[in-house]
Amino acid sequence: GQGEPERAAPDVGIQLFQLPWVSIADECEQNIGPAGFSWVLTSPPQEHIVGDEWWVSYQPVSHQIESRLGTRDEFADMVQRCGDAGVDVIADAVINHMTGQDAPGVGWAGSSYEHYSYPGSFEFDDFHHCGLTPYDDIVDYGSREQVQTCELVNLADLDTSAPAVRARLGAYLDDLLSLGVAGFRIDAAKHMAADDVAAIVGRLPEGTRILNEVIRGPLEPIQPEEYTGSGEVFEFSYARDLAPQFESGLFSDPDLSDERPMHVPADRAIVFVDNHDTERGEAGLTYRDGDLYLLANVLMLADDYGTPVVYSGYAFSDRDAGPPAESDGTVTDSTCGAASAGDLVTDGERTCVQTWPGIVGMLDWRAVVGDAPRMPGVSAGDAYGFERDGRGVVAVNVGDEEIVLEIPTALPSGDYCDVVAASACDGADITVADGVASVTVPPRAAVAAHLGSRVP
Ligand code: LM2
Ligand code: CA
Repeated sequence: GQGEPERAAPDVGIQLFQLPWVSIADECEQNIGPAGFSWVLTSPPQEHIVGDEWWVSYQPVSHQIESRLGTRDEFADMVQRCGDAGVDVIADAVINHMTGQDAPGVGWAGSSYEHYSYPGSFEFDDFHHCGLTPYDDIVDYGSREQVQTCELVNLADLDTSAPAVRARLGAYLDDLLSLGVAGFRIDAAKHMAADDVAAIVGRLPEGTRILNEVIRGPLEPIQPEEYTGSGEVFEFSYARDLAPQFESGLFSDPDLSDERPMHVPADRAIVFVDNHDTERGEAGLTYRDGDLYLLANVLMLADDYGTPVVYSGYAFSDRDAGPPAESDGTVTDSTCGAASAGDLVTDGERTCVQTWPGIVGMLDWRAVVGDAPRMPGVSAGDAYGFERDGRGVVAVNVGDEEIVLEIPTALPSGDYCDVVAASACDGADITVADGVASVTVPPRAAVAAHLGSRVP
C-alpha cells in the first residue's frame, strides 16, 4: 500500500450557540477535539441583563465573566480542557454597547445598572449620544455616522473613540486572554469605526485572533473590507451565494481564478452556512432543511476559500426563545449523543452538528486535501461536484434521482470509500479510472473521497 496521506489539521471552527461552559468542555473532549475542529466560538461570557431570551447575552451589564452560561471558574476550566483536547476558544466580545433597557435593573451577577450608568465601568459621558435621530436610534444604514454613533436597537452605544473607554474594553479582553482564550468575535463591529476596533484590538498580544462581524450591505457606506486590517471578517456574501444553489439545483463555480467579487480576500474570510442571527433571518438554509443543510456544509468544507465555521444551535419556533434552562435561569448542561441531519423535532433540542457523520468525515477530507486548489466543477441534472487537485473529490445531489457524476481528477485510479455517509464502505460509490472519478450520488446526498479513502 501507499500508506496514509499527509494531513494538515484544518482551520475549522464550530459556533456553539448558547451552550454552557461545562458542556463545551465536555464536547471538546468527546466530539469536537476528536473530530478535528481547531476552535470553538462561544456565546458572550460577560454579565448580562436577567431574562429567558437568548439575546440577554448581547446586553452587557458589566464585564465580569459571570453569565447564565456559567461562572468565571467554569469558563477558565473550559478553556483549559478544550486546549488539552487541541481546541482553541474564541469568545464573543460585545464591546459596542451595554444594555438596551430604559428602566434601571440588576444584572445576572448582581451589578446594578441604569441605561447610561454602569457603576465602576461606564457613566453617561462614556456613551455616544448621537443626537441625529429620534431617541438616538439608528434609522438609516446609508449614514455611516448613524450606524457607528447612534444606538442599535436602543443599546447604549459606547464612545469607542474615547481613550478611557478603549482602555476598559481592552482590560476586559485582556482578562479573557488571561484565562487562555485564543481570540474574539467582535460583535457588531460595523457599529464601531474601523479605527476604533483597530485601536482596541491593536494593543492585544500578537497572535490574538480577531473575527470581525461586519454584515455586508452591498449598498451601505461601511464595507467589510475596512476591517480586514484589524482581523478576519465574517463574509456574509458566502452563504448568500451558496444557499440559493441548493434551493434551485443550479450550481455554478465561484470565481476560481482570483478573488471572488463582493468577498473579502480568502485569507481574511470567515465563511458559514448560517449563524445565530441568520438562522432567525436571512439564511436560505438552516437545520430545518435537514439533508440540504448538511449538503451545503459539505460543500463549504470542501471549498478552498476562507475559514469555515460550522454552526451548532438548538431547534426553536419562537425567535426569542432561549435554550432550556434551570429554574434559577442557568442554562441546562447538555452534551451530544449521536445525531444526524434532519433528526430534529422538538423546540430546545440541540442540533449537535459537530457530531453529524458527514461533517466529521469532511473535516478529515479537508485535512487530507490541504492547500490543493479547487478545480473547475461539473454539473449533471441536480448534481454538482469538483476536485481538490489530486487530493479529493466531492459531489452533492439535491434532486430525487440517483445521479452518476463524472469528475475529471488527478487522483490515482481505484475504488474509493465515501467519507460523508455513516454507512460502512463497500468501495462501490466512487471509482477513478483514466483521470475521471465516477461518483454515484444518491438523492439529496453528498459523496466525498480523498487520497486516504482509497480501497487498498
Ligand atoms: C449582533 N451582531 O452585530 C448580534 O449578533 C445580534 O444577535 C444582536 O442582537 C446584536 N448584534 C446586538 O449585539 C440580538 C437580538 C436582538 C436583541 C439584541 C440585544 O437579535 O433582538 O434586541 O441582541 O439583546 C432585543 C430586542 C429589541 C430591543 C433590544 C434592547 O429584540 O427589540 O430593542 O433587545 O432592549 C428595543
Ligand atoms: Ca457604536
